[in-house]
Amino acid sequence: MPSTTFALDEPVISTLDAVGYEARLGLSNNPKTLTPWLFYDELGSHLFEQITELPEYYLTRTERSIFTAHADEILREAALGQGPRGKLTLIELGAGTATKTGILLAEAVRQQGSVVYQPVDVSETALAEASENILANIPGVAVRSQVADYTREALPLNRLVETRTLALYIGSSIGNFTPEDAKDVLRNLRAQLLPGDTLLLGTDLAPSGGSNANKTAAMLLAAYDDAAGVTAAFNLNVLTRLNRDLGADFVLRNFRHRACWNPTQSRIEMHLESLADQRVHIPANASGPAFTVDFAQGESIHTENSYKFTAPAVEDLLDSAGFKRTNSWQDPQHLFAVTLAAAV
Ligand code: AVJ
Repeated sequence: MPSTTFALDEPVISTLDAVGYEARLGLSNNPKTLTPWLFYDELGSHLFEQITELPEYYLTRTERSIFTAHADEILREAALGQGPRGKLTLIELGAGTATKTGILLAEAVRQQGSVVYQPVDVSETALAEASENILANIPGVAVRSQVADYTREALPLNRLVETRTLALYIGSSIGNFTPEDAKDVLRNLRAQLLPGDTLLLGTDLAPSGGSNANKTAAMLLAAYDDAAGVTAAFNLNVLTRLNRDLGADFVLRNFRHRACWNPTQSRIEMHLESLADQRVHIPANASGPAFTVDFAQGESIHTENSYKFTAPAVEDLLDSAGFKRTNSWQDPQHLFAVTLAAAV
């Protein structure tokens, strides 16, 4: 994609360069890795939407049920506290198609008459769908979307008027990061907020054997290895993307999807396991030099971590990033937690 001029709001590093960089970097690691944001090309974003509707994938519908039950309280509490008294502006990190956010936006409109909503995501197609759905269904919302990598780029926080910000980081997106990286992501967010602004964080809960005894490793595994094979297709699609974007020559039938529960690290891991000894090439192109990678049969690419939290772990994470928990809500089965925290 030849591009010689940049609008001011365009990232200087193109998505294609970033894909090439991440692929060469991750596949040079031992063990091999690929960063999960690579999943979210157009097809990957659609497959993820399908995942959220699978019977095994309890996360989305559970978080949605928490929003439905508590949106009123969540938004009232976010509007309390120190700082300017103006309306809440909602910003969302990793918004995707923002289907669940509608519940919170509709409640914000009920409470304050109108709301500015600023979704940020790496997927342009997902954002386009998000604003189309919201504009069509929730009058009173002004959408200002931004295609950006929120882990590296500044958030679109323009405080021309007296508003306070409610940052939404929902859907267990934080679970993709190691504990150290999660802290950095939240610190980076905190640095762009003012005291009195708030964060709403959605986290999947770890099996505790106690309050959520029905949440077993088997239930977790099924959520990441569904019977219909949608998660497998989602995982394998990252190789299709590298073939298309970089001209790589991955043969998809030579890899298989594998999910496992790592209790020590409290995370689900997704891998792409090589079914043969094989060599894969990325040709020299604008994104980098020619690159060859060898796989032994049984060797895998670690494509995703999905961390599961205890309530104290969420609180510690927030504390370490300059937030203070003010309240949290869980579903009756304690599968998922939504935590409100104030920037301190
Ligand atoms: C979007 C990161 C929350 O970890 O559950 C779903 C991604 N991967 N199925 C998750 C995902 C496989 C999802 N997050």
